[in-house]
Amino acid sequence: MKGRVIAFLGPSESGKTTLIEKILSLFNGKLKNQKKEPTYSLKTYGITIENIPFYFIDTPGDENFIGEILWAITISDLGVLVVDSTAPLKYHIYRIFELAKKNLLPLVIFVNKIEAEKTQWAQTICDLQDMLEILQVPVIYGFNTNQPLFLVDLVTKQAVKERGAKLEFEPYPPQLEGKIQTLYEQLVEVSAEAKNEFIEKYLETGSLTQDEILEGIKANLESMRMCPIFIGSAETGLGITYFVKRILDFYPKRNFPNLDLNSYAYLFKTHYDPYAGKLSFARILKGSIKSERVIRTSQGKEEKYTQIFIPKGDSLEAVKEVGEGEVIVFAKVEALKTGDTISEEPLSSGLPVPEMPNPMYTLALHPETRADEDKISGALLKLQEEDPSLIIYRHEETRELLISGLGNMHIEKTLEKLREKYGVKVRTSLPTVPYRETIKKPVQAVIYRHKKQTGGRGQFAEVHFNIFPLERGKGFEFIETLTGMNVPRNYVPAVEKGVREALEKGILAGFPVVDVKVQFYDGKSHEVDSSDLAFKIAAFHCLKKALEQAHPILLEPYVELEIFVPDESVGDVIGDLNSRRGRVLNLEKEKKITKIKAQAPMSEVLEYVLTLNGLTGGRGYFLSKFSHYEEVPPHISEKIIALSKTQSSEG
Ligand SMILES: Nc1nc2c(ncn2[C@@H]2O[C@H](COP(=O)(O)OP(=O)(O)OP(=O)(O)O)[C@@H](O)[C@H]2O)c(=O)[nH]1
Ligand SMILES: [Mg+2]
Repeated sequence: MKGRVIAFLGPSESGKTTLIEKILSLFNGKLKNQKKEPTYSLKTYGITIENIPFYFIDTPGDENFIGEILWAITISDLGVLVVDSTAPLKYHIYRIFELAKKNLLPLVIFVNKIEAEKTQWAQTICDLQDMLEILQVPVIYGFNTNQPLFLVDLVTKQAVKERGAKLEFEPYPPQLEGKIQTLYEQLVEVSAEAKNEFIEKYLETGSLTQDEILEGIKANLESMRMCPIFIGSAETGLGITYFVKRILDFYPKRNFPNLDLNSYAYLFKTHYDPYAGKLSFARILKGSIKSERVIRTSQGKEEKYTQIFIPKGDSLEAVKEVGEGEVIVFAKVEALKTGDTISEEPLSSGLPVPEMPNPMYTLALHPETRADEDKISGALLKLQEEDPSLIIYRHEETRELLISGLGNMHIEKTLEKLREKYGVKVRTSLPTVPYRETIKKPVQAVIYRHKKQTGGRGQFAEVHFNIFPLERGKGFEFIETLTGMNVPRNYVPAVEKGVREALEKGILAGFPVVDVKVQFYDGKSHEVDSSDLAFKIAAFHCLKKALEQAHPILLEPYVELEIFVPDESVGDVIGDLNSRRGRVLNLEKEKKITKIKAQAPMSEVLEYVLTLNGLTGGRGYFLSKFSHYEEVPPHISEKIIALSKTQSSEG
């Protein structure tokens, strides 16, 4: 493939964006805005180096945006894991490594900030060896013998001199021979193990040529047997030219799934630009794509387009054709969606899409004004297109508009966009818990008479009910067992309607009433004054009266949680669950992670992601789904009822 795509990965503030910008400025890339702020969504930069089109994908470092990272991992040839050498290793590095391993994405490690006063880069390299279960071998090393730090290339065993984008080598001070020889042998040995012919040669002669070492590294990288380690400073540029040069030397080939088409691309990012409108970023995995054609998607859509673009520096450039391996950008092509495989030819299926992480935090959105209300659905739809890890829906029971994401920050940043890009203002709250009401005791012979005499025709109806509690989850049952002619049967549907209406709002706190059976067994009617309406009203009030006598209680939803935590946090997490009325169902251990299966009342875990982050230092995550309803304990029930009373009296 002609075009190459590299994903820059790693924790927040490790220097990913700075590194990309440094490479661009060293190799004459155009940069329009260099802003120092955290990255929250994928951004693609383009630059040509030694006649090869390169695309760098900058990713967010915060765990809240891990959904974005998955798209970058899916379509890149190589990942650069950027690590801050001035701080202890963050768990995120392990997450990235695991994701890369799972997706078979070759990784190199760039240990950054080695010019900083606080750097501990040699220690960082050792710590990485402990954290990641993969062979890691430095290809370059630093020495402090004569200030400032200088770098020695272990492939050629020479000191590195960087002059802008040019790389020169020179001999290193002889007193370093011992240490450098040890590091060199380590690199040669690992490279030799990549290929049988190299092993033989190495065993015979004890050495490999430079080209053989580079080929060995490339083979190791492709098989994910090893991560080469670079060191440098994105800020000052130290080690950056060397880094780029070596990436060119051992650029790995990644295998993507093959489709039986002449040309196709994979759409990995949708972005709504305030000026250019909808932009769709895709990597061409086979063939090339020209301007002014028709594009078809794996979702069965098709659309004409005129212009196409490629990322150039940090902006876009209009072109006539984009080649294999490159990143193509479509503007305002509505049919395109992130995750689509696209082609000029008809296609029946596409490449697999990454599974988005489970949402762990949900808020209810309340548009501030009528105008906000009108704009919100359109805007949210666009935000969700830009970020497929968001889930937006209306709750069936509470009718609230809910937004779910990975954490507080994920939703906060989304709402910031909603406000700034789309001018929609919303208030947020935790979602309303969909409590329900039910009864505990059967009641016999509840009688209600509805009678009204106002001038002309009056109203008359009388109904007799028995009511019974039903098993949890059974809902509602209505039976009619009338005998004799007290109530003409044609009033039965009106009675059932009245009962159903009464069940919509329970008598305790106005929540829907469930799991009751109503038996309509008798009543009275009047030849002239009875009507459907009169019977409906009588049934409505009779049921309310019956509920009062039937020991009404509140029910609350329980969720089932699968919580994944590092072994050392298991005790704390279980202790916390107990304090939230949760119950642990079982524990399963896998490597250093324990899966805790538990149930807890929904009301107690609305902000569980924050708690879990605190308890596990950001390492834990969980899946949750609705489980069942259970009776609310009396002391909590009292509070909910009191709250509903104040709310309804406030209007
Ligand atoms: N001393 C020093 N500081 C650096 C270096 N590289 C980056 N920084 C600083 O580290 C901070 C974070 O840099 P960014 O490039 O924004 O980090 P990032 O990895 O893109 O962070 P996110 O986008 O939040 O994930 C900035 O203040 C940079 O100036 C370096 O080589 N040395
Ligand atoms: Mg960044």
